[in-house]
Amino acid sequence: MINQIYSNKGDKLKGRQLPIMYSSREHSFFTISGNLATQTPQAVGWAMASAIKGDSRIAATWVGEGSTAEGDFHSACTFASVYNAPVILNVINNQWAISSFSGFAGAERTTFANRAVGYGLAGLRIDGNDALAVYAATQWAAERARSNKGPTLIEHFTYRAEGHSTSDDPTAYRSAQEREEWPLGDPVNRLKKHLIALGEWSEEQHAKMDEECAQQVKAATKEAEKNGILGHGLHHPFRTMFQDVYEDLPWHLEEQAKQAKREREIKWPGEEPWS
Ligand SMILES: Cc1ncc(C[n+]2csc(CCOP(=O)(O)OP(=O)(O)O)c2C)c(N)n1
Repeated sequence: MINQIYSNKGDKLKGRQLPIMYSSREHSFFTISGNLATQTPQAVGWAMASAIKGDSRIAATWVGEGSTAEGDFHSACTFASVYNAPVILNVINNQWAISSFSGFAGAERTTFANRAVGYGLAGLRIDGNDALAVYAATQWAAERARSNKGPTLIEHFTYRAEGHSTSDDPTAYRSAQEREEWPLGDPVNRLKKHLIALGEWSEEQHAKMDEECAQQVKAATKEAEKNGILGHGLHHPFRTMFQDVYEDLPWHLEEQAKQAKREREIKWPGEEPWS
């Protein structure tokens, strides 16, 4: 994952994705696309293909509430319903799409779970900050999909405490204390308290786990840095950006590739990046 964040020579996505848009073939985990909501019809199509092939695997996808305003989301719901695709459509309603309140995607008219009804999908609305509720709802939807009872749309009602990204300043569009006033709390703290109350966990175990996780991330970062960090030039060769998208490179991209090569030779003569 950290190689991918650095877009270095260890990045399996060859520097073609934004940081955090991870993908892992071994885990059947397919990245979202920077063009929001494309993953929704892709997941439905993948689920349809799985069913047609007689495969038992199901698809699950996640989209922000703001992105449900994209047409892709609605086509995906229609296809999921018509073809009874074994898919779970998760809508993460964290109430903010960067600076846009969820009302811009229709949240004040109805819930996102309620939209499922119009498409003939099962719709659930859960407290997205309750880990056990998320687990239970997902298990229910997965059982439905696996037993061919149909797709489920789950709205996870939650709150984005931080900014959308490090370049976002939420105080520019909402009150600074809003995050403190959000009543449903931090999901990790809630699960921790619940497990401690059950006698299954303790503050000491939690602190130890935190420390272990931090160490694991640090070690992985150090390891990934050997493959290059931003600005080190240890990225995939320039020419690879023209590969893998089309089976046969269309003529106009062929031309662009040649032009890029010429310009590269002029700007950085004799230099061939890592290959
Ligand atoms: C098609 C498209 N339109 C606009 C953007 C710019 N954009 C990036 S993130 C974002 C907000 C997304 O909000 P939401 O779907 O609620 O997801 P969240 O950020 O809460 O995960 C926007 C508008 C984009 N990446 N793609």
